[in-house]
Amino acid sequence: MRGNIPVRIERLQRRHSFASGILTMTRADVIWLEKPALEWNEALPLGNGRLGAMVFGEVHHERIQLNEDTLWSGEPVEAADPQSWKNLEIIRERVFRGQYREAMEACKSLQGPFTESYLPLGDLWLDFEHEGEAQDYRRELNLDTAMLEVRYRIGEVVFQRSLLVSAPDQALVLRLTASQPGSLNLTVSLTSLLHSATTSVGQDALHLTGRAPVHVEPNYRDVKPAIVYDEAEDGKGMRFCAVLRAVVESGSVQADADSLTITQADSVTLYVTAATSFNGFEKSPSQEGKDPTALTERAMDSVVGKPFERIVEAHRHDYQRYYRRVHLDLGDPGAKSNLPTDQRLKALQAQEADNALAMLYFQYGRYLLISSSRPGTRPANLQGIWNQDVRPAWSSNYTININTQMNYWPSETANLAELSLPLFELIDALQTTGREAAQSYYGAGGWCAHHNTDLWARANPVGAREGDPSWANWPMGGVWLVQHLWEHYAFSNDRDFLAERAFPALKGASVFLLDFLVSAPDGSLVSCPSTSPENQFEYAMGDGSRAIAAVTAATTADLAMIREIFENTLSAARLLGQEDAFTARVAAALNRLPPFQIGAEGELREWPSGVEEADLGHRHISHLYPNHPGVSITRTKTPELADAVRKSLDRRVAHGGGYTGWSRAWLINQYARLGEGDKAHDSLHTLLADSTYPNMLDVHPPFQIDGNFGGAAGIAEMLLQSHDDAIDLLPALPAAWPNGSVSGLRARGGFEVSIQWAEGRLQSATLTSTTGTACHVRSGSRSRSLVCKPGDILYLDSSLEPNGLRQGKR
Ligand code: FUC
Repeated sequence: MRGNIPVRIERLQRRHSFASGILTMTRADVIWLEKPALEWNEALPLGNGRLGAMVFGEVHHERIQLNEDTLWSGEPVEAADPQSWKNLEIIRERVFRGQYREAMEACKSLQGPFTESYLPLGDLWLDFEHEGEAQDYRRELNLDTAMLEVRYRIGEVVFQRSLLVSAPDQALVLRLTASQPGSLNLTVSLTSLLHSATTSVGQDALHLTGRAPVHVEPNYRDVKPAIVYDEAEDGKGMRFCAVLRAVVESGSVQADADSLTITQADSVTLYVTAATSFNGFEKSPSQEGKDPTALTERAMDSVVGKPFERIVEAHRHDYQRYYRRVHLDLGDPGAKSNLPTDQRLKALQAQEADNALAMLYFQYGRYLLISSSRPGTRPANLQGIWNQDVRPAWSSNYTININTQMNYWPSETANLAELSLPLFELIDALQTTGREAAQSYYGAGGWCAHHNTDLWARANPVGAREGDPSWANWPMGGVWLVQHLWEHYAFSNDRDFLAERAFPALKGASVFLLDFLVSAPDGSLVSCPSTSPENQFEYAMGDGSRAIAAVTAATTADLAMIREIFENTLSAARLLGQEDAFTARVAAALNRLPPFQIGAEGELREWPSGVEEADLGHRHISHLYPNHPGVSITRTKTPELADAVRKSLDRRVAHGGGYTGWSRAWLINQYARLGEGDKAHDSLHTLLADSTYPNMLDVHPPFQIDGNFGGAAGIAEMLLQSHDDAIDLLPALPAAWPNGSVSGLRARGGFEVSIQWAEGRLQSATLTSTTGTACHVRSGSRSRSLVCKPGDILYLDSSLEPNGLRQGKR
């Protein structure tokens, strides 16, 4: 049966390379364009988790926009008013009297400051002295090597720039070459939009040092001043530093006050390192911060002068450890890899099939996660690590009522589990700040978080007493986040992780809920105040007139998340032998939660009965959480509820839902869970056609990275699922992908799975067990139960029949 093992298929294609005049090979996982970026959303991203660069590829006036992932405004969070919770009672009274608008108004008294903002570090400018027009221009981002190249010809001379952001060397490294000696003439400068100064040091270096504002208002708030600096010499605010060194071959480099001039060089290597004074979410970066200059110079000393090829080799080795774990081939009927990526997107808008573009989107999602979230860095924020604005959209913060979670949807399934570590560290930090928030705002034990957080792990409801409660007053941020800890256990079977990391967080969030939940008049246990991010409902007021509000009790979203965390807490306690009085309380509370409700049109109700959905096409679909990313509703275990989810989804889509990138990406995952491959594919098509910039980054608008990650996760979800007590092969294969293969996806229970299919049917699959366990494999209507030991590889043929099964050691 070995002949049935899915093989790794790399689609190689020949193209003509003008640079050398010889044929070179281009992989299918390359994003390339025939022109420089005219604006930021056309630039291409590089990153090592901490340092980010957006490369424009301009011929004469190159801009490389730089980020460092700890460069945020603000300082550690200050204590909240410990008496805030006293306002809770009035909110609850109003809700239970049906005075929802009045309850909303009262919610504002339960709001603290807004989050701080993620900030841009600066810009590296290369001003070339080129005479003449550029021809044969090409810039490309190779996802397999995580390297970016820009090439063009002016007259007889071919110029080339190769760039990477290395994790092993913690530096941006940029190599400039030309086909004729002495052709490189340029000025190099470094600027920042923050309070800063650039000075040259010696003949070949630039130092940029600066400080961040102590506060930046969210971009949607009209408050002045919106950007606040502490001007005192030892004033508050993050300190930062970036250093650039130039090494030239032949030619010369000469420093002016704040720039370097390079003359008649054969080749040039530029090294950039950067750091901030960030020293953890609880320490003041101005009073107890690290020394960014020392950190930056140390990093520079260890990288400068290293031969470019050695840096590239270490970088590739490091990066490909992650990237090459998964291969995907969806067939390429349209064969469009020879077209520039922006043209492929246009062709897709014109309904031309391009399965390889979906493959590219999937691998780009993985590339972006590897480039924006590494062990030891901050988690990927709303823009990953790439942001050019001092007041970015939604502060480029962590929005944890869907967006941050979506960023991490592909990490387990698409075999990048350790890249979730930064998220787990944020959850650790939120347990500290969230303890205070639970106490101050709800008089509760345990910990909680709301819909926004930041570098400082802010856990309070934001809004500054004037925010809309439909987003501000939602205390389920922590409850949703810990699902990622449970899932990490479910995928890995790592008992130590469960005991040391997941269970304490689950327990703390459950303790909060036990205190927060209240008895409703009908005796059930409900959340109150309760919202369904960020939707509203319509209801009849006392005088019969209709009104719109957003705060009630027991929304479906709340109940789904609470139900799931209680179940996971109980499972974890059982696995760890820690069942006690606390778990008995959780079990009792679980039994008192109201059931999910099905509405008049057969849909899963978003709101409790008595009030009605106000916006049928809303972008959030939080009430469908139990179908995805939750697991309480499944096609096999709760078919009626799954059907209700389908009706809700169809209704949302019919009313214009999915109009932001992330919202559309969620629909892919939702339909995949329902086994609706074609509808999932329709949403994937819409995501690519309507919500994707020429650089393949996701459009909210503006740029927001969650759709990239949610889209990648959705593609994986169409090919493999494992949430319903079975490993489901090709659960939502669309008609548009009749032939293909995937290798290296992960399934719950510690499996790596490869699948090969043809004419819309499973051909074969390989399951590699990392931990050894029993599993149930399903494909369409067939299924088999299997038992494996650690390291076993199971080869299954298309029928999953016994004679198609082989078991052997790796
Ligand atoms: C939530 C969403 C918005 C946006 C913002 C960052 O508020 O409703 O669409 O994604 O987060």
